[in-house]
Amino acid sequence: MEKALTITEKIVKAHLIDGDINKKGSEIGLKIDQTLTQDATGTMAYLQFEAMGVDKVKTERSVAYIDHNTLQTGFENADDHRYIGSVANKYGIYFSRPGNGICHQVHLERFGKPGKTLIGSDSHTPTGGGLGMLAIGAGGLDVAVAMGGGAYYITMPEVVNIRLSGKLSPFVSAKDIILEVLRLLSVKGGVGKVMEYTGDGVHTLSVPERATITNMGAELGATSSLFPSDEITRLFLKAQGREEDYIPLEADENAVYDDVLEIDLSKLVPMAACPHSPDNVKTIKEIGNIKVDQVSIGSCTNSSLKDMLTVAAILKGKTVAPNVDLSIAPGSKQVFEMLASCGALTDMIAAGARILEAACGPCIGMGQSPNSGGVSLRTFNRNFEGRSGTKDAQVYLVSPETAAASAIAGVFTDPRVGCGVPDAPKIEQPKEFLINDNMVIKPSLDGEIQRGPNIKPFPKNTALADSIKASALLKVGDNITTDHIMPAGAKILPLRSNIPAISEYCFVACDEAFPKRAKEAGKGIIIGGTNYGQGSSREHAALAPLYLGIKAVVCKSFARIHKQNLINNGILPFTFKNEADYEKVSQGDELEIANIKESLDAPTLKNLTTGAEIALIGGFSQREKDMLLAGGLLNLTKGE
Ligand code: MIC
Ligand code: SF4
Repeated sequence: MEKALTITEKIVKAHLIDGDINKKGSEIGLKIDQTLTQDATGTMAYLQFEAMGVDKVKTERSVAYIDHNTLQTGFENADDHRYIGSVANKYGIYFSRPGNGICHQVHLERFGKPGKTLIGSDSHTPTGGGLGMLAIGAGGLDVAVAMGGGAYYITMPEVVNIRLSGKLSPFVSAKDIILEVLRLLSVKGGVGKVMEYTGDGVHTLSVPERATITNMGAELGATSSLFPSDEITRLFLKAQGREEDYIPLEADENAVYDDVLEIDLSKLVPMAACPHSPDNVKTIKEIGNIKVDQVSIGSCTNSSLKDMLTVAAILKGKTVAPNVDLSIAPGSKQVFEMLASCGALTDMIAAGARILEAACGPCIGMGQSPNSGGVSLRTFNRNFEGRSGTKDAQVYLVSPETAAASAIAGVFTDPRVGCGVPDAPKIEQPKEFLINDNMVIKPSLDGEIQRGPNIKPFPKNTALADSIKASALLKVGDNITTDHIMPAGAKILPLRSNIPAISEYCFVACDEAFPKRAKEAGKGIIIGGTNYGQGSSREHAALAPLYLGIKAVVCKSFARIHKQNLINNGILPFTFKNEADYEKVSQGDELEIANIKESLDAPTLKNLTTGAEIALIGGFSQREKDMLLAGGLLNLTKGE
């Protein structure tokens, strides 16, 4: 009898190029059907793709989106948009123009397909799991390799079954489901795992609701999150005019999971992730009636038509509280057009909402930074300290229902009791979405590449030296995010194509003097705690340290995408064999790792200042060792 399989195993099996599906934790190589990039990571990804010398993408569908760097306060972002558009045209990549929407929302609507693999140079690529596709966030270089037809490597994940039963109560939202999962499992609870949703409760959730949940699976550190592809998926695809993309997909009845979590949807209540971590979850009741300064609705987590219509229904006929600044960014041009044509946009405008373009906007600090110390309620997925652009802002992550109710009331409000609408808005999925792909350019495989002056070559590493002698240039604590390592925001994001310039901001969130110190030292090692590098997929969190001479990062544990980005760029990521040894290194200590090439699996870190000898773990696959020895993936592929 054939082994019963989970959905994850089915998709992996159908795409396996390398490795053994039965060896959890071992490296596997997957064939990638689709890729996506966005503009903040896209320039680097396409520079790397160009360096690979491939003449045309080899995937079934690759899409380049412009959605992050849309505030054009200088020539930089506009130049990058043109560069990406010209590369897309030349190499066979569909180009989603600025204004067409946030990559994950648009991809769900127009391109995602059940049963397929997708990697994207953005950590929220697993949004596609809402459609039953194995969608994974990756560094730009990995996406470039996949566009060139190469395999994408991950460790064969454990599969966790999240069994949903019952039905959500009125005014309780899909966002509250994923907040509950985050409360239970924490921001590192998903590392090395795929979260697979099953149970009767699944069939009460629409595709965009499922996508809210898979989107924020990124905050668990999960490799991906997946829903089955069922009748609801078929109706969504049909309403998007692409029923032919539907295939049914579910786990076999006796599929074996590594862990099971049960959630009764009917027991959930409105919740919020409190400052400054997505897993710091409390109920709205526990938080109390705190005064609110700002409400921001949108982002790839909560900007679907259903979310927006729900918000419009709550705002209708009311006025935003005098102390609240409300902004709304629909997730896509499709959502925007439909809101306009049904009059819901008028209800939002009439209530006093500031309508933003269909883009990431405030979520990545591209405008709408809160006031000093301001309490900001956002329907987004990340509330890391300072990410909003205001260091001391208090950002809470909430559902669209809670956001809209609180915008009207002016204080934190449970939408079940305080939104002034007696019954929860019943928003049905339309039979047909409005389909107008006029902002997606099909590639014509010709034209010149347009390169603006802000686009500088990316830094290249050299083959690994046999010994590293350098100081502990920086010591940081647990859960350091890539927003700490390489902050974003309206001021810094335009430098994403210019590593020398962006490096001036590396780690400034932790230590303003770091870039100067690193440049003076010329080389260094970073010491970190658990879950180092959580959050985004931005390669810049490896490229800027590389440029500043960082040779190794030694910490208690790593987040998946960041660790891969370090390896891809030839920076050594080691973990302490005994976590307590973290205490044996202080910032400024002189360190040495000798004989590295021979001992990549288990090197010794010598603290030359104190004399301590500390055992480290590499735990690399042979492929990763080859990359590290060569000084990164590009050197390895070019045989340098
Ligand atoms: C984010 O949400 O942090 C981003 C901005 O979308 C990043 C990508 C980037 O830094 O460009 C992500 O999630 O990967
Ligand atoms: Fe954009 Fe925010 Fe989504 Fe990142 S999390 S893709 S910045 S909307």
